[in-house]
Amino acid sequence: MKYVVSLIVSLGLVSACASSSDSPVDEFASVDGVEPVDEPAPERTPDPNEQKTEPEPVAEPELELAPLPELLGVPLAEDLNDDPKIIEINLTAQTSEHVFIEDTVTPMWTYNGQFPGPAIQARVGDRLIVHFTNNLPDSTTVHWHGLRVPNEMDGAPLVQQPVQPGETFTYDFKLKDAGSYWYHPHVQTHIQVERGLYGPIVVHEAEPPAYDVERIVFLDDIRLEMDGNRSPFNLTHPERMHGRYGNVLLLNGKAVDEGDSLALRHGVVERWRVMNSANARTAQLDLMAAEWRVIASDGGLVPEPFTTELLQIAPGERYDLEMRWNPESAEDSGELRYWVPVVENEQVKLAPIVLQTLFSNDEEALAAHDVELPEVTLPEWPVEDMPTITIELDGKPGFNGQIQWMLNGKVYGQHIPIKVDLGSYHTIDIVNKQAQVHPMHIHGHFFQVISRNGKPVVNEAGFKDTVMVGAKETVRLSILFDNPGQWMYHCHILEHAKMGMMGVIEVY
Ligand SMILES: [Cu+2]
Repeated sequence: MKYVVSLIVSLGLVSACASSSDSPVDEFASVDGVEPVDEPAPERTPDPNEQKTEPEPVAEPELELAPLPELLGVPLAEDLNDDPKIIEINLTAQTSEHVFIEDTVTPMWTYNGQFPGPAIQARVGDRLIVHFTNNLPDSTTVHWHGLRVPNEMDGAPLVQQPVQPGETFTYDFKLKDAGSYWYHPHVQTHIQVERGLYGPIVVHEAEPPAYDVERIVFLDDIRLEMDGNRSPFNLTHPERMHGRYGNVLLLNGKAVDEGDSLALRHGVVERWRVMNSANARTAQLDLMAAEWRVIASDGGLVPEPFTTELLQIAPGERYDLEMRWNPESAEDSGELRYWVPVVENEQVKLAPIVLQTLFSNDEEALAAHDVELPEVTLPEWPVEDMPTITIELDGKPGFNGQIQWMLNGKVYGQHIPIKVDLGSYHTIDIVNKQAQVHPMHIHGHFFQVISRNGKPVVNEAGFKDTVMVGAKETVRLSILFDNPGQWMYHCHILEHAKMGMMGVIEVY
């Protein structure tokens, strides 16, 4: 664990760099504004116990279900339901403790006492029932990031009264899309996620590609004092500007230790489901240690898997990687590296931290084999004929000169919702006026990324729910609004969302 302390020191340089006033918005004159926004309670509260009259479902022919792949990385939630098509779990938000730095204890908020929260594993088309209990001192909700759930199950305070301490709520919905997703609160999100409230959801394809091993790789960071306590949540100037950067990198809830290693069977072909739950830090993974290709993004398998040497995963995004461990010699090892900015000679540079050293175990090598992926065809949406919604991302000093992050010139609570017809197609131009990047997330829907600064995108085909919008960049999306309700859209740098960068789209 000795490496952790040196990581704290080196990552500390990042926040030093983040606090330098290199940003154009720093120079704006101070104007009056509003304080950090709390999400208002819903105007109409769906009653969770309300009886819904739904037609009796027509019985589907019974299919022989292949067993689900074994999932490593994060322990599974216990499924309480014998029906193979219903996943029913208990999920309790509670206080607990965790050791990140030797001889220190960090107070945490977790689901079921686990960090990350238990993995929810299901098959596309399954029904998920979550009996949620809030044993925290604060109110909370559970948002199912990326899942196209019914509006009243979305966990945004816009559509659900937050669950008060000691109270319960049952989430119940169908898992419509295979892919890698995650769950987290949507109340005081920047605090509650940083305290430890998040967990993975894996929805397998009807016939999952036959990978030898599947792993969850949850990337995060946490900001700790040397005594193990979490640094206070006081929205410092750098946190407001860039989001809260941690000084300890986390991999599946454990402090990254550059001495960690992962033994792999020679010849193995694995599926790694990589997710980024950091408040602000974009993960930059160096895909050099093995043979890799990207096979899925937020909303499932992509039409054309691709290789890349550096994979950027913004907060909220997910990518599935195929990892083929096939070194020439059994003695060969490889380093899976994560690039972080450090300051060297007053210059900001990227430097690698070793997440894990990969090496061969002593099992007999597997014969060379390929894993067949199903053909994926994305729907062709009539982009040319779609009306365009423009969303400008901007930042200006507000109250006491503190930065406010805005959508179309307004902070959350000041907007008139964007209203669209159910079943309508739109293009969305997200126009970033500033140098700070913003991973923008839309609830309840998938979109496709069409272009960046007018140029067609490369290696971005696939369904997405979160898209990185670079410095001064314009990103064009296409979207089908097919899920009725009131949906949040916001920056997934959680401090930016807190400082106003959230809005509402009404689909009716
Ligand atoms: Cu942002």
